[in-house]
Amino acid sequence: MTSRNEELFVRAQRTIPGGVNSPVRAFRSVGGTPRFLKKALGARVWDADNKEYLDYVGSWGPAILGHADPLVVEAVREAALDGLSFGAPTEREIEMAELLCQLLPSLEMVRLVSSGTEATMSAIRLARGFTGRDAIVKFEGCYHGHADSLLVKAGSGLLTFGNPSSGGVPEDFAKHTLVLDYNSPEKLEECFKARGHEIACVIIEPIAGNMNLVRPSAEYMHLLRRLCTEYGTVLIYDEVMTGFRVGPQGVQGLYGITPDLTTLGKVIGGGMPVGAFGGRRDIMEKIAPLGTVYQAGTLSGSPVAVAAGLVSLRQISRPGFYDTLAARTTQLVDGLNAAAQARGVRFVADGVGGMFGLYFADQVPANYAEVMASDRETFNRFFHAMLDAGHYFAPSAFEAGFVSAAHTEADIASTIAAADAWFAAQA
Ligand code: HOZ
Repeated sequence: MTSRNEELFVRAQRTIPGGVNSPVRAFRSVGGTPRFLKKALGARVWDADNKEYLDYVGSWGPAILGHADPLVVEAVREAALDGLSFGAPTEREIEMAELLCQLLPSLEMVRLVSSGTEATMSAIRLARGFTGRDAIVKFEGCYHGHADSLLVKAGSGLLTFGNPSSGGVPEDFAKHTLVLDYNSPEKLEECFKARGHEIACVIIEPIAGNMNLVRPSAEYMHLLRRLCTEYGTVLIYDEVMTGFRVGPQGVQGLYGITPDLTTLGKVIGGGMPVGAFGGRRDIMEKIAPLGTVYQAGTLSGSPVAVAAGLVSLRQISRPGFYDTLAARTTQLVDGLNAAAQARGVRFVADGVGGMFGLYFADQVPANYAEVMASDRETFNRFFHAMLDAGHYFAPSAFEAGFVSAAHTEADIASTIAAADAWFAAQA
């Protein structure tokens, strides 16, 4: 019998390329039919066949409080009653900017946009305008949204489909993007020695979440900070995924490093479309209308989206929030590692704050090449077994997973038990 998900997928493909509005959702790398979701509440989502899943995608990061958090929903409802969009400044935007600058000390000024892609694209233009240089550095396997110059050896959907650079990006644009190995101090030093004075900015996912989860060493991150300062290069931390996710001050708080610019998204919108970029005042003052670097958006600072973001940020700022979140992630990671080890399965998990990675590999990878060496075919089988058992992980071996404040100890225990059953069947 054809399921409702299958029917919808067939129908979607007639009018939407691949049946989806963002490629990883199509399940192409894991195979099978994407689940068309119709409802999400707390740690759970329901598909078109009314099947319930414990959700570890969390809308790819934003749902840190769990889905449809009552206070966020109420804030959205109230804001909507006053109008959906004005295209004019509002007091709420100031509150949001003030709160972001207060929570993230590296932000002296911040501008709100509508997505992470817009944030990174604008931050790069700003870094180029500020320095008067063209070249930018990114790292293999890092994904910074889908602006042209950033779709070179990128992660996320591009990695998932084995095509890390996009069609439609002129060679003339891509030639300004220098791509380095993630976590390799030698390559970084070499690059700066050769071209440091031409580099406008280095953009990095300070913990990568778009080639699965990969952490750089602290020494590497300090070296990067030192080199950028030495060569007058703008250091951009792309914390769209990690911001307010791995801890209250993102990765910059964990490593104790101050980037020049930070890009944000996901969590700061509480499930509504909000992105932001901010940092050093002298750089941010180069943006129009103060400076010559142009950036704009009809829906930037949307009153409804900002209302959702504000309420979310206030909730995650409560004492103890990140301790509980990290405890749940640790429970999941430790439980999965123990089960795999006991069953003799080549698998390892890692986690930080409310974010985790699952790898069918001997050890946690430290760069793109190590991620690529993991066993994708086994991941795909694991993914489908867990999905059938009602546990919804990202449909790609190259995406990080997310735990929310709504996941209970019992929820996590049930996921570990399902994984253990699958590991046992592999032995
Ligand atoms: N690029 C996003 C994950 N890293 C996927 C977004 C989506 O499909 O919703």
